[in-house]
Formats: sequence, structure tokens, C-alpha cells
Amino acid sequence: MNTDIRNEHWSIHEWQNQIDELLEVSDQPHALFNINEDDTREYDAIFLGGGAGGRFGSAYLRAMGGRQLIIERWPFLGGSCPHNACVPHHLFSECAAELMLQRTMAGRLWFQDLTGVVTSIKDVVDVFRKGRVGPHAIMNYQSKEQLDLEYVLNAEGTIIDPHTVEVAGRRFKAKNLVLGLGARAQMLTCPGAHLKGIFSYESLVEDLDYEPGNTVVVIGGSKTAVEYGCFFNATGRRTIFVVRTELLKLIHDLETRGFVIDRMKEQGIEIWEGSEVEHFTDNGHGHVASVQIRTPDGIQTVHTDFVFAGLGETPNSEMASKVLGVKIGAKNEVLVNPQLQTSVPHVYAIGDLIGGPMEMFKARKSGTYAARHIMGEEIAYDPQDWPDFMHTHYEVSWMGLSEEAARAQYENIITIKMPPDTPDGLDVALPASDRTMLYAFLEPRMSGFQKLIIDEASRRVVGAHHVGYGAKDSFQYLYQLMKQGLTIDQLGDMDELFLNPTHFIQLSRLRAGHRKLKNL
Ligand code: NAP
Ligand code: KPC
Repeated sequence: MNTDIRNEHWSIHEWQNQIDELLEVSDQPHALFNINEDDTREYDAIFLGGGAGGRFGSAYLRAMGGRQLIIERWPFLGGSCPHNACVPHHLFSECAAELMLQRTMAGRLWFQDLTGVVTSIKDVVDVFRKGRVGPHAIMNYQSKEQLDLEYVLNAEGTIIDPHTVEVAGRRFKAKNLVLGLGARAQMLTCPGAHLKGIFSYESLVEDLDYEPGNTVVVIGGSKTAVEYGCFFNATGRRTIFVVRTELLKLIHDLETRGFVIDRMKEQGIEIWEGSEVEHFTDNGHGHVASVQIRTPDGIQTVHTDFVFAGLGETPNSEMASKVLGVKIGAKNEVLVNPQLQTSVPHVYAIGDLIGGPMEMFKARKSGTYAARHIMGEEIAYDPQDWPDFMHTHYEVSWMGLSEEAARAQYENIITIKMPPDTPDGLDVALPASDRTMLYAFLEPRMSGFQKLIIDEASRRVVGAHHVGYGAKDSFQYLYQLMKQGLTIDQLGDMDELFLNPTHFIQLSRLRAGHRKLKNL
């Protein structure tokens, strides 16, 4: 069944109900067509996939006077971010931070004593499931009523050729095709990997229908594994990370990485590096009962009914490769040039489909850059350079060079650190700022860590690292300034909204007067 919704003007709440119903009966095809039949222009682009890349690319193309069409298999726009990726991850990470605070402050002030209390994972997953169509509805409403985008929802599009896509029995033609087909969780292949109770970020929010027991095995050592694993740990469960090489290799600054890992260990997380799962055993009812793990010290068996695998993502490039013959890289990513063009003329690719970093900024920005190129602008997109972040129980943000890389590249490196290097170690009451005040006063060693790295000769900031709360947003702007050559003097001349979460402005101001820079 297809429904023409062009003349429906559903409110956000009405959209919520529609999406809920469509998600419930996903086995019956029911496409929603929002096509402007009065517009006789040829489409400038069909965006196959209505995630962040397709939606932002469409909005930009439309804003530039072009005509676009999004085709999306889910009954909503916005893609995996609000459905099973960044939004639930942020919810879980917020819970991890709240629970760590609660457990750390137990018995003090108004904090309950949670000693020995294991909180529900399923309840938080249920909170997410119950609320997730809220953002979905906003995306559909905004795209139709405010951005004037054309779209077909809840129907899988099939690529026919570089100018044609078929969806729900109709064929649409466009001058260009923009592929934004996303990526999917990579799964284990060892014996028993099919058992119930072994989750990815995707299946966790779809399938969790029981309360996990008190031991969790997390496989993987990068962002997804760590973010979810820290949440499971914060609920009070024994949490074991099984990492085949090393944990958090992506945080290059060794001191920052060390601080992050030490705080994870302090929370009781067990980290088994150089270890791999050999197989899972069945409890007799198709559910995981134990995990056999090959560690440097021999085989270990962990009894658990709950395993989480954060093994990275595989781009959904199969259809484009098979039908169009677009060139694919070693990790299944669609290869593109800086104009986001694939190897096939008139076919662009954006977002997670073109490989890492699979970050929201890249999805949205690559979509808009493809749109701009289609509309005749000269653009060159370079996603290799970006400020980065992830969550443990904290927010961890970094930009530019690690101290080690900076020392290798420049003759003299100055660092500004909080807490400073003194015999007192971490047990001092700084850094303190929003969301770390209670730690600063009651458990100083947990209030965070920050480091600014400066090339002495040019006085330029070449790297910054932060573990705490609140720095993520400022790093996005500081990074742009840093790329333009931000000096300690300019940083020290900015106005900080006190208490400033990075402290870098105030600390730079203290040092900026020095002709000969010194560590702080
Ligand atoms: P990732 O960064 O690609 O890392 C994959 C992890 O899984 C690595 O630790 C890897 O181990 C391990 N691994 C892969 N295959 C394995 C196997 N067969 N057996 C055991 N371990 C295996 O993956 P991710 O953390 O899932 O992130 C995926 C993408 O999403 C990235 O582009 C990331 O930027 C993005 N993301 C971002 C955030 C954020 O907060 N900014 C959050 C989640 C995801 P080795 O390294 O030891 O080989
Ligand atoms: C709630 C939220 O902003 C996350 S969902 C964003 C999807 S999109 O606007 O299409 O990038």
C-alpha cells in the first residue's frame, strides 16, 4: 500500500503516531510519498538514504534552488543516529556519568548509597525505545513543512542505473544519484556468535527483552565498545573488556589515554588486552551461557548471559557495487574523490558509506558538499582532519597533535596542564567547572584532566586534550582557530564564561605575557 502524504500536514505528534504504527507493522509494505507533482523539473539529485547525509544534502540542494528526492527505507528521516546509534549512545553515556556521580558520592549530601545495587539496563533501553520516535517525527515534520523536501519513506529503493531508482512500484529519474546508504554493525563469526544475548549497538535497542545478569563481556576496544561498556559497568555489573590488541589506541596522547584508562579501572572495569573470543556456549535454549576467551595467560571462561560487541561498522556498499560497479575500498567503503564523486559518473557517495570517521559532522557535511558540487560550486572535502571525542563515564575530547607527536615535530614544546605536574598528583581540587564541582570538592582525583600543547617557537597551539565534561563544543571552534594558527596569546585574549570547562583561556592568559614560554 502506498499513501500520498503531500497534502497531509501532520503535526510532530501526529507524525509520532504514524511512525510508531509503521514501525510496528514493518512486514507490510506501506510507502509514504511526499512528491511535489506540480513541479515538472527533472530532479537534480536523488538521495538514496535519508540519514544525516541525505537530509542535510537535500536541504542544501533545495536551498540552492535545486530539486531533490530522498528515498528512505525507514519510515523516518535522520537515519541510524536517532534510531540506534548516537542518540541512544548519548543516553547511555549520560546514565553512566550520572551513576558514577551517584556511586562516588554515596551516603554524602543527598546521594543514595548504591553500594551493591545493580541498576536496570533494560529500563534505560526501554526509555530510549519509548522516546525514540520523538526525534524521528521532528525530522519528518521539519523536512516536509519547513525545508520543503520531497521524499519517499518506508520503502527500499532499488538502483536501476546512475540516473534511476525504483521504489514501491515507481521509477524516479535524476541528473545525479547520491548514495547515503550508511553502514551496519560488524558481527563476530566465531562458533556460537549467533546465540541470543550477544548484542551490537543495533540489536541492543531492538531486541533486549530481559534483564542482563551481573556479568557483562564487551568485545572491542574502540569508541562503541567503550561507550556501551562504561554504561554497563556504571549499572553495577562486572564488566570485562576483551580487546584483541590494545584499548583506546585512537587516543594518541599517552598521558590522556592513561588518565582515561586509569579512571575506567578505578570504576572496576577489567581490561583483557591481547585477547580474543574463541567461542560462546549455549545454555540449552539458544541463549549465550559462557564465553571462552584466549588471553595471554591461557584460556579463560566467563559465565554470562549478556555480551556486547563493538567491532566497527561495514558500509552498505553491496548494491552500488553490484549494480553500478562503483569502486570499493578494503573495508567495503565506496571510494570517492574530494568532490564526493564515485568512480561512476553522476554518482556521489556520502556519510558512513564512504568509510571512517563515521561521525555525524562528516555525514552532514559530505551531504552538503555533494549537493554544492551538483549545483555547480567548486568544493573539496577533506574528512581526515577533525576534532574528536568519545565517552567513557566522562566526555573525552581531543584535537590536533598528541604530546609525543608534537615533540617529534617541533623543537620545543610547552604544555599547560590541569592538574599541574606536582608531587600532589591528581589529588588537587582542579580542574573544576560545570558538572565537576562535586568531584573537585569531594573526590578531586576524579575531576578530570586537561592538557594544551604549544609550539614554543611560533607560540601556536598544536594540540589539546580534555577528560571531563563540557569541552566538546568549544573544541569544535578552537580546532578551526587552531588550524588557522591560533597562538597562546590569542587564546589568552579570548573571553571565558567562567568556570570555563577547558580552563585553557585563563591558563593561557597567565602565561601569554611570557616572552619565553614555560610549562604550567
Ligand atoms: P572501530 O573504531 O572501527 O574499532 C573497532 C574495534 O573492534 C577495535 O577495537 C578492533 O580491534 C575491534 N575489532 C574489530 N573486529 C574484531 C574482531 N573480529 N574481533 C575482536 N575485535 C575486533 O569501531 P567503533 O568503535 O564501533 O566505531 C565505528 C565508527 O563509528 C567509527 O568511525 C567511529 O568514529 C564512529 N563512532 C563514533 C562515536 C563517538 O562517540 N564519536 C561512537 C561510536 C562510533 P583492534 O583495533 O584491536 O583490531
Ligand atoms: C536529536 C538529533 O538531533 C539527532 S537526529 C539527527 C538526524 S539529522 O538531523 O538528519 O542529522
